[in-house]
Amino acid sequence: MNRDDAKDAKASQNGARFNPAMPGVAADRVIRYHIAIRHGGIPLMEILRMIRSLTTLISLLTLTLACAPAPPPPDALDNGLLLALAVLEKDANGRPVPQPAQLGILTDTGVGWSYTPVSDPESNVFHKAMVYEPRPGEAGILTAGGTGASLKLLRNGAEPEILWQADFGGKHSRMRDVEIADIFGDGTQALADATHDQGVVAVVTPTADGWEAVEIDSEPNTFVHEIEVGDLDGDGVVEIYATPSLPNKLDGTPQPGWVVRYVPATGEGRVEVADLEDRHAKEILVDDVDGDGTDELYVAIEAVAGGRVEIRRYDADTDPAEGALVASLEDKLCRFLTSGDVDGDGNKEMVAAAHKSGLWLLEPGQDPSAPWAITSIDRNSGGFEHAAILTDLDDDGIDELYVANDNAGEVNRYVWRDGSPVKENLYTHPEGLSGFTWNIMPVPVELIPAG
Ligand SMILES: [Ca+2]
Ligand SMILES: [Ca+2]
Ligand SMILES: [Ca+2]
Ligand SMILES: [Ca+2]
Repeated sequence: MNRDDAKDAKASQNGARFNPAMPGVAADRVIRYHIAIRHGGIPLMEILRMIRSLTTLISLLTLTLACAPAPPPPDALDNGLLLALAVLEKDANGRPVPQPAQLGILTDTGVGWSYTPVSDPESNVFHKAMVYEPRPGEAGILTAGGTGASLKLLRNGAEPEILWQADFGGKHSRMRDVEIADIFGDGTQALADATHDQGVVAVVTPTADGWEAVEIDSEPNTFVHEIEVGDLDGDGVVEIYATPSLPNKLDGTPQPGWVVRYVPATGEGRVEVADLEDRHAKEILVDDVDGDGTDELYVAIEAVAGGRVEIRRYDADTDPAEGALVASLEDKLCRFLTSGDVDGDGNKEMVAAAHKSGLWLLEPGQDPSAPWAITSIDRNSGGFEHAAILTDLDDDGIDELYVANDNAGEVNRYVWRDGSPVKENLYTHPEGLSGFTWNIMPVPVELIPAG
């Protein structure tokens, strides 16, 4: 037996199939050999085994994915937005016809934003909608309506509770603005309320078994546009600030206005804190924007009697005729001032939302009574009201800017990245917006009425 014969014999002994074409080499070895040439050294059986393993792995993965529940959407925000709206439709002659007041609820679904309208046929406008918890555990959505003038509290699953409804005896009866504060320093969250058109300023307080509304001021032929609450003199007692003016004019002629103060806890009645002469303000803001621990008052004076919009600052001891000019805007109207921290540096900024000139970021310098730095956020956002709010819906400690750009029927969000605002559209009214967004406020999703 030569060497080859010996190999064949050994192969036979080992049970390998004899290969007549290549005596001495088992058949599977031949195949291995050929494949080895083609694939640079990886034997065929190895490759087949790898393919089989891979196929099994893919099958298993496919099965796993098919059996697993659909992946959850990215985290939805725990907070949404309340939009207070007046909606108008045109009649056959093209005249605007007021529709029922609309509360627009915007919520983040995790993959986009969803808009749910809630209407109130008893009013033709919601001037404001905000979260209010009059007593512990009784949180709901407070609405301020016009014609008829009413404050209502909407709680999930219940008929809206009427807190106060009034007819002031003039041409219009409207709840125009409302703020929440511990007005009497007794721990009760009460409401300060501005109205049209008889100059009524009221305080509405939850009582043991209902509600008490007290008119703390009234003046015929007077619109009260806006209310703020705060503590300018730092004595721990809340003051109410209001902006009365003569009735609205649309012809640009002078509309004299003031900012006045009330301190219900001490019984102090109307005191003038800003004399705007032949101009008036439809927007005021009370907040500690400069961060020195004490609130200050900002007044956006409209330019309907000429000039530019002026934003003036008043402290507790400021002469009513001597408000410090911190900014002016090339515009006629500015109806939203909102403060917050857009860059997360712990210092507040202010945003002014003007009628036609857009959105402006205002930042105080070393001397917060000297003119502030002003930069444009977006010149292509606007509207008569141009409702805007700085608030932290995503709970990351940095405020985002939410704006109703009524000119385009949009609601947009701005977040600051590397010092610059980045705009994102959250919602566009499908038919455009025939009407006005009067206010935007945050709302936790658990307070949003179902369906
Ligand atoms: Ca005070
Ligand atoms: Ca301050
Ligand atoms: Ca800041
Ligand atoms: Ca945030």
